[in-house]
This record gives sequence, structure tokens and C-alpha cells, in this order.
Amino acid sequence: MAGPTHENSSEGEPFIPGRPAPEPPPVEEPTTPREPLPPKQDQSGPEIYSATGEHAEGVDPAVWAQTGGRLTTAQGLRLYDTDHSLKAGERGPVLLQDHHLREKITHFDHERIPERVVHARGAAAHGVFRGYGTASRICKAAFLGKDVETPVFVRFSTVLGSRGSADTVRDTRGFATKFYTPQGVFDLVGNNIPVFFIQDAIKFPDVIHAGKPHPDREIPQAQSAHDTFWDFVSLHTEAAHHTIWNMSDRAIPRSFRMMEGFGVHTFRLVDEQGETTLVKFHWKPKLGVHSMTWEEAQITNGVDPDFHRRDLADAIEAGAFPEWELGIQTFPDTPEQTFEGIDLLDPTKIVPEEWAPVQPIGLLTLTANPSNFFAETEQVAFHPGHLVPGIDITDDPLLAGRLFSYIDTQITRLGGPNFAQLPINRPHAPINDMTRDGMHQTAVHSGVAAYRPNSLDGGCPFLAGAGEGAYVETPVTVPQASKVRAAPASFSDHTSHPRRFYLSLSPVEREHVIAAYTFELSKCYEQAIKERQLRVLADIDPELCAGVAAGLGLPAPEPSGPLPDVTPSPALSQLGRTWPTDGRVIGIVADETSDLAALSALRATVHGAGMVPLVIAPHGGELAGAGGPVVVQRTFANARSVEFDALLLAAAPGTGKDAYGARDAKAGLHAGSGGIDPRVLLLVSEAFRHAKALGAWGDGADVLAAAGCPQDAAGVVVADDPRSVFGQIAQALSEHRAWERFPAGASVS
Ligand code: HDE
Repeated sequence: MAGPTHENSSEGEPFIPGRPAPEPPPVEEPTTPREPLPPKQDQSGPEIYSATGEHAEGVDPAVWAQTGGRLTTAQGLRLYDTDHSLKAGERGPVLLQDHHLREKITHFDHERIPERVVHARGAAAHGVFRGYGTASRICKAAFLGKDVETPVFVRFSTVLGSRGSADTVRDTRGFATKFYTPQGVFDLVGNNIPVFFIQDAIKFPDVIHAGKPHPDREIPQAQSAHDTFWDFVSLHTEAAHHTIWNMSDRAIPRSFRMMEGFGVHTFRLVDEQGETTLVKFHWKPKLGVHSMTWEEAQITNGVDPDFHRRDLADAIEAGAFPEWELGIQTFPDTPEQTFEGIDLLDPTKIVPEEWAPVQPIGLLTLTANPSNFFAETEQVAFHPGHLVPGIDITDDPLLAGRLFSYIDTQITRLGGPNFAQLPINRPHAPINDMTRDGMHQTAVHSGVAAYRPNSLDGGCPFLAGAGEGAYVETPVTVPQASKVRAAPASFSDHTSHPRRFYLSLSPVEREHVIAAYTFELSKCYEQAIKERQLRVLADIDPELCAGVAAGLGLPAPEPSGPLPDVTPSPALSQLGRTWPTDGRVIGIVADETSDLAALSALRATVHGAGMVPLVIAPHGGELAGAGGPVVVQRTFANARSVEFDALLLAAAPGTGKDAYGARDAKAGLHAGSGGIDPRVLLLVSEAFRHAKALGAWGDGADVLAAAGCPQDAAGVVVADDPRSVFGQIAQALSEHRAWERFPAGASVS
């Protein structure tokens, strides 16, 4: 017999087969309507007690461990030993009843969470964003108001590599910013390259599968220099624009602090009257855009795989707070959504800054390093759909897929749907949502009616109107159309934008692009892939194609048709301007024979100029001697040129037993070097090859000669007075490198 169903039974009455169900009793209004529930200020976890047992009033719940005096278990039980398992006798078996052992090991077993499927390797910092108020005329977002300060958390990342991969690989960099505004969280999840490989999100798995290591051997790590990547991009020409940016110096930044950031997609800003403007977001670094050379980047990967992470943390710790201006390019919101013929919904296109200038709307300053990498940098969850009133999306098909993907991926990565409650993700706005329960729920919700409409919680929470800060989507008219899996015709121009990029670069930057394509393609095994990619390059620029073909030892194909006629955009070049030199690292080679008093004074001068002086000496500790002591920061054994933006030579240290006893015999190999320590010669010759500024005084000048660096070369300064040497070096550094030193036409790295 079938059991009772709700159709024909009701509470308190037994089910009787065949009899019609009684009428349900009317829903009663609560006799005393309840006041609206106050919004929860945050969704913090349980109250904290210090390990000494006192109620730790005012302790930030984010600061959980190592705050008290006594070690406890996760349950708060004090421990007298955490180094020995509980055993039946000193040499006997370990007992299963040892709860502390099991808790400690079990928690450890689960310490790792899945790394991000892309952008796994990253570093982050806290800071503040101050609005200039200049955007308020077209955007009602409160955080853009004049002098409004908003806390932010910014995470920089590489795309392809695993969490433990090296920093200075050739790759796009992520630049994701979380603004904790009083109106809710706004995430600007951008990259340091203004375009993307694909025009439609449905192809994201394809481009990432192609870029990730080969599935059989899982190599190469964090690189695009392999067959599957070039197979994909040579067949899929809409990737040509992003790819040429990746082959340029933009993909090997000198520092996160010296990268631009881009929102990539076109967004829609909305003012108080509901008027809309299309915009593209730009982050402009105050220190300028600077890169490594490819050889530097490769050496750095071995010498210091954490180079970018360290650089960011060190700069912030030293008080050299990195800054970026947020800027917008603005375009009229017309039904066509184009500007000067450029489709604003196509994420493989840019609008040259000369046509639509970037207008500054606020300043980002990074002021504090995370306290805990896992809790903050690893657990932060960005989402391009985290928007605030005044900022809306457009119909860019790449953005549409992203709006789905980010929340989806966090559910796997952060173990459930409650990741917004993690301290780093908590909005700084009152939360009064109706999501409930789920894995890792830490909020203790009150009220009974997590639904609307309700009467039991007095109808709470109530809805807000636009005037009360509600997010109201812009009522954009959607054109009447048929359902299709297709892209507009304007999306099929794949060559004019990469061509503009190439033609906008200076000769030395173009050489770097040619060298990068040559390097990467030379790592491919399949001849057909190289030849196909050369045909793609032929349609971008014949000089580019010929240079790469020569490097590969292959014939250069002809373009498939007439080349697009484009005007260059000088703003795309990194050269031709001078920049502040704050935080630049100056290596000073010295030994006991140097004028140590002058050295101390020089260090103070370098510091005073906002740069970082590091004394490099034959041994650690201090240099003792006349005018000393001087503290040594690097030794010949651990210093490599890639760490320094410029080198100053205060001495010509020889190969001595103290420094390098075992190599004494090799001094003879450097007969022409006057017995100068070979590591110093390597330091200097590498710095010279990478077009870095070099200065010398006293017998330091001997090192230049021994390392084969002409004293009259650009960026090389020799004088008697260390301060005047440094003054000229600082001037040279404002151009980042002595670019003239790269031989024109040579395939420089
Ligand atoms: Fe992402 N992207 N992405 N992306 N992306 C992720 O989200 C995705 C794209 C960007 O520091 C993932 O939380 C799709 C463009 C950054 O935590 C994932 C598409 C731009 C970060 C994801 C794109 C970005 C991510 C992986 C094609 C520049 C790191 C982990 C439609 C505008 C954020 C995560 C951080 C991370 C999806 C393309 C920037 C899988 C489907 C274009 C900076 O959700």
C-alpha cells in the first residue's frame, strides 16, 4: 500500500485512503511583528581565548595561533609534550589512543588545498585606494569619490606555472585587486597584458590545455616554449595579438611594481542619472614599465626563483610603497559599441592611448605585506562579477564565461560555497544574505526565515532601492536576434593589432620580440608547427618573420595578402621616457682595501636617493679597515648580477685564499684580468651585457677593463669621486638600461 502523501494528509491527522485531504490551517501572522534583524557586521568565528586561558578581548580572529603562552590542541587542551608519540614503553609500539598525535598528523595531512587551475603562482599585498573624484562625473561608485579611501588587497601572479614555479618566466601576469568598499566588494581582475588569446570563454580550456605542460611528462613547467602551445596559437590566429605581447619584454617584468595592469574587457560605468559610458581600465605604475632581458630572467629563475615575490615584500617592508594610478579610457556607449572602427567587445583588441587618453581616477598604494601567505594570498577569491553600483559589465563573450567560472572554481579550490566568510574575502559592508549552511559554515545565523517572502522574521531582510545602494543592472537593450554559435565579422581581424604593436616598438624591443619567437619556436620538435607560425608572422610583419625564420634556419614565407595599414601607438613602447628610480638595487663591490669612509658615505647617499645599496665583498660580516667597519650584505659566493640594477666598483678584489682559496690556482686562467676574482668579472660582464649602469672609481676601474667593458660605453661612468659616479649612475637608471649598448641588428637576449 502506498504511504501517506502531503496531498491527502495533514499534521495531526492520520492518512485515510480514499478520503479527500483536509484544508490546511491558515498561516497565522506573528502576533508581535519583529523588528528587522540588524545586519551582521561580520561573520566571524568563535570568540578567541588566549592559550593562557584568558578571554582574549579584542584579539583579531584572523590572528589565531602563537598569540598566547602555552601550546594547546585544537580543542584548547594544554600540552606538556609535542615531540613524542604516546608509546607502551620507550621502545614499545605507539598507542592508537594518542589523540594529540592523530590530531596533529591528520591536520597536517589536509594542509594543502588544490592550487588555482591557472594563476597558481602569486604574491600579494594590502594597501589603500584613494579616489581622485575625477570619475564621479560618469560613475556613481562611491569609492571613486574625491579622497575616499578604500582598503584593497592585490594579488599578482603568473598564469601557466604551478604554485612552486619560478617567478621570472615568460608569461602573462595577473593583476587582481579587491576593493573592500562600504557598498560591497569590487574586484578588478586584470592582467599586465591588455588583450587575451581568445574572444570567447568557451575556448579557455583549449588555450590553457595547450599552454600547460605536456600531459605525458608534465614538462616544460611554466613556459610556452613547447609544441602544444605553438600548435594551438599557430592554428588559432586570434591569439596572435596576445602572443606577440608575450614574446615582448612585457612578459618578463623587472618587478610587479613596474608593470601596467589592464581590465582587458570593456566595462560600463553608470552615473547618478543612469547615463552610461564604456571604459577600459588601466593601472599605470608610478615607477614606469620595466622588464628584464631574457637571459636575466632565465638566470634569475635558478638564482632566485622567488625574485618578484621577494622584491614586492622587501619594497613594502622598506617603506618604498609601490603605487599605481587607476585610469580609464572612455568611449560613448553607442549601440554599435565600437570606437574608431575598433570593436569594444573584442578582447583581442586595444584602443591606442593616443586615440583615447588614459584619464587618472585614483591612486593605489600597497602598504603592508600579508601576515600569513596561506590565509590571505592563497585563500583570496576574486571574481569579475563582484561589482558595485556604478560599474557594470558589457556583452564581451570572454567576460560572460568568466562571470561563471570564478565562483565555480572557488567551490572546488576552497572546499565549498562559504569562502566569502574567510577573513581575506569578507566584505567590509554589512552582510545580510540568505545563503545558509554548507561546508565550512562559520557564521551562526539567527532568525528562522532564510527565505523571502516571510512573515516569521517580520518580512526581513527588506530589499533596497537604487537610492539606498541597491545594485540595479543597466537596462541595456538586447538586439533581437537568432540563437547562434558564431562571432561578429569584426572579430575576424587578427593581424592589424599585432602589427600595430610590433611597429610601435623601438628597434631594440623589436629585436627582443624576434629573439623570443626564435627561442620558443626552436624548442618545438614539429617542423610543421614552426612553418605554420612563420606564416602567421608573415601576415604581421615581414621583418619580424624574416628575423625569426633566419634564427630557425628556415625560409621566410610571403604574406598571404596585403598587410594592414596601421598607425603606430608610441605609448606601447617602454622606451623613450625617464622614470623615478625608487627602490632600485645598487651593488657596490668592495674589499678591505677600499676607502671605507667614502663607502659608508656613499651608502648613505644611495639610501637618501630612495635606492637600496648592497655591499658585495669577498666575505660576509664586516669590512674592517681604514674608515670602517662597513657591513657586508652580499658575498662573491652568493651575489649574481641579476639582483642589481647597477653596479659600483669601489675596488678590484683579487682571488685570495680568504675569499676563494680553492680557486687560487685558476687565477692564472685570468691572466689578462690581473688576478681579479673571476666571480667579480662574471658579475660585471653580465651586468654590462644586460646594458646595466656601471660605475667605478679608484682601482675599481681596473675591473671594467678586465671584464672587457669599454669606459666610453653608454651607461659606464668612471670618476674619482664616488658621489659624482653615483649621480651619473642615478641619471642613467632613470632610463632603466643603457639601451644603446644592445648592438642594433644583433639577436640580443
Ligand atoms: Fe582568469 N581565471 N579566466 N582571466 N584570472 C582565474 O579563477 C578564466 C582571464 C585572471 O589572483 C581562475 O580564482 C576564464 C582574463 C587573474 O586569485 C579561473 C577565462 C583575465 C586570475 C579563471 C579567463 C583573467 C585569474 C583560476 C576566459 C584578465 C588570478 C583561479 C574567459 C582580464 C586571480 C581563480 C587571483 C584566475 C577563469 C580569462 C585574469 C579558473 C574562464 C581575460 C588575474 O576561474
